[in-house]
Amino acid sequence: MESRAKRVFKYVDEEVDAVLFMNEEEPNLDTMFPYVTGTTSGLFEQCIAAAWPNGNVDLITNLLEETSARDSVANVIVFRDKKEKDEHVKDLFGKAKRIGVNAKGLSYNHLMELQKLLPKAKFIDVSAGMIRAKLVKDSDELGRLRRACDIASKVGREIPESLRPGMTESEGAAEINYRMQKYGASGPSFTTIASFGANSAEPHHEPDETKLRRSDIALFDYGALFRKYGSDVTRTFFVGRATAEQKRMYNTVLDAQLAAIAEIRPGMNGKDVDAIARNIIDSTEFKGLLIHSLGHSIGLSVHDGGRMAPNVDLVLEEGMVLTVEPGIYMKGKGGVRIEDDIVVTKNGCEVLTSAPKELMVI
Ligand SMILES: [Mn+2]
Repeated sequence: MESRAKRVFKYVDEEVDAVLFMNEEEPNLDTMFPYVTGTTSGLFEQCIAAAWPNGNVDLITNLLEETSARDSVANVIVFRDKKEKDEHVKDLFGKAKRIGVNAKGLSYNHLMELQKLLPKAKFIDVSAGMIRAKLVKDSDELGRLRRACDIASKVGREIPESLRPGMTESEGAAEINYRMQKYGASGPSFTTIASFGANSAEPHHEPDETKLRRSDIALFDYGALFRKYGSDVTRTFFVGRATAEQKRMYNTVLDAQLAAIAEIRPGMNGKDVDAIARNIIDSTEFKGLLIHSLGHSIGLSVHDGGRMAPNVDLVLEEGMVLTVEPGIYMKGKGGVRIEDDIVVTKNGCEVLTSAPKELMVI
């Protein structure tokens, strides 16, 4: 595995002696923390990681997660209490004059604490480079993402058999979460979305007590977390019947998604991929009803920094992993979204999620 610390420094434009990462409490954990240390388990709340230009990584950890820390690539430093932790921080960073921090993952509270501990150091935000460092996945990351995608695909194939008229959205979401974990996920990669009927017109609807009825649209957006890496899949089904308009909606979204996937390759700009899908939707009666970006990068978080969206420059590179998720949303009626995860390859892309996506009436 390429040293993640070296990779971090490749993308840091600012002049710094070290980059420091510090977690708050869950859920405010910096995804750069497992990235740079290579830990596959453990929260490391209030703990500190350091990346050095020579490729070394230090991990200042409490006793709680020492075992997971020792499984990582980092040099492990254990503290028993706050006083010991502070001493380790002063020892480790004492000579660093310019310390890079990931402002997107560091709390203001912790920054003030660090400034007190290291009064001579200057803290410099290097978060822009951190986003770029994480975009291209190495083979270890790809392996974990593949498993996360496989688990979500297996569950996707089982959704139709798990649906029953009268079940609530939260029951639908629970079925998905249960199956993902049963098949090896550590949990869902974000709060599972199950939306029935008109609720499906809101892309980020949270599951509630709405019951599944005949002639409903049933939309599920979910992902599996596997050793900290998450997939992100959406499938939309029709219950009992699909109207002519719903069929046109579905097939337009599918056409848009397939056309975008067919054009993805290194060197292409994400905003141009977005335009391919958006133009197909906008050339139909559903013009203007794709109300979000076409896709986003995934990894240690479900939105990990890159986007394929209008007016966003993202030149695709081999090894980037992104969602492709066009949708059409009709307020009061319902929505259709189809989402798969892809990895950019040398000459195109490979679709990592494989649940069927032809129009299905169940
Ligand atoms: Mn998504």
